Amino acid sequence: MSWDQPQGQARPDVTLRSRVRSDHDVGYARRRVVRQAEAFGFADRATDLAIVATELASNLVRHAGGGELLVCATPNLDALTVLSVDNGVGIVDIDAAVTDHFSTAALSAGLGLGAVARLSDRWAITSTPGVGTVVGAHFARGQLNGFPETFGISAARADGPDCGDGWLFDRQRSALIVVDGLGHGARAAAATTAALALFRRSDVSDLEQLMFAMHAELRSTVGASILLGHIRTGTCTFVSVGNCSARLIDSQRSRELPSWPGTVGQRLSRTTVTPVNIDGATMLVAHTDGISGRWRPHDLEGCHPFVPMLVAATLYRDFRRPTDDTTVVATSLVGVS
Ligand SMILES: [Mn+2]
Repeated sequence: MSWDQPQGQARPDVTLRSRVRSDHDVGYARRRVVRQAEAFGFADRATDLAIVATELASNLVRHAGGGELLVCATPNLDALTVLSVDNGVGIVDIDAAVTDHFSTAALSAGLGLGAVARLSDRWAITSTPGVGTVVGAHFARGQLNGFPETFGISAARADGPDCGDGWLFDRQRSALIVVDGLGHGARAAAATTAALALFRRSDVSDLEQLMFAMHAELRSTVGASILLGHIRTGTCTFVSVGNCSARLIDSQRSRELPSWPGTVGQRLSRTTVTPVNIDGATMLVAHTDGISGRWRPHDLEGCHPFVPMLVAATLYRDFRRPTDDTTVVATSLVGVS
């Protein structure tokens, strides 16, 4: 059993998901990964991606009792990531492997991850006995220096053809947008794509002004909940309208950033941009209400040191609400805090 994503996959922010339960699903998931690689201009890595997808999917069937295989792209399509997430028994003896997330040779072939290490540019794993495992492998178009500093997962609710959520992180400008189009389906997706397009072509130095520009732009749509963030050295500025939430976290603490009531494009009264001192926080995590707000830094224990991919995948796996579209974005603040 697998489910499908929007035809054509025109939006790089939307995650391709395949449910993997049996050997039959492994081949199907592999073919979809290859199609996605070709659609996004990674045809030269398609063979590597196919082998890694097969290995990860086979592990889901063999060791985890099933799970999901995800394909995520960076917003400017310079890297593709294949992720497996499961709620299986977990890998008990993983200490040697997780002491260095950046290692490419730490895992023995016994875990069946040899090809993942060999063929990908970077990879990472976290596994908690009794909770499950996340394995992710990045494939870069050019040189990949470390893990992508920002990683997002965005998926339509089960079986939905359109994703009404969306996100974008502009690395040049260090600016983030997370959008939750009102409701679900095509109309929500239209509001979200309009917001993302405006963000791409707008100045981000005045987020309050940008939010009001979003309001004008989305007037002919169903409207959306929107979070805008701008990261600078030592400081983030934020403005959020509706149910998108953002937090600054470190291994122990979590600071929720304020949000204003309303629906951008429909009802927007006042919004004030909040400057927040990063103050030692190591990661910014933003998500729509498709992720429950009940998580704590403690729930991300297995992701230390915080790797954005592992944090986003763990929150997606353990806190998503299956009745809603889901978006979660994690950005490392190491180097700017
Ligand atoms: Mn929602």
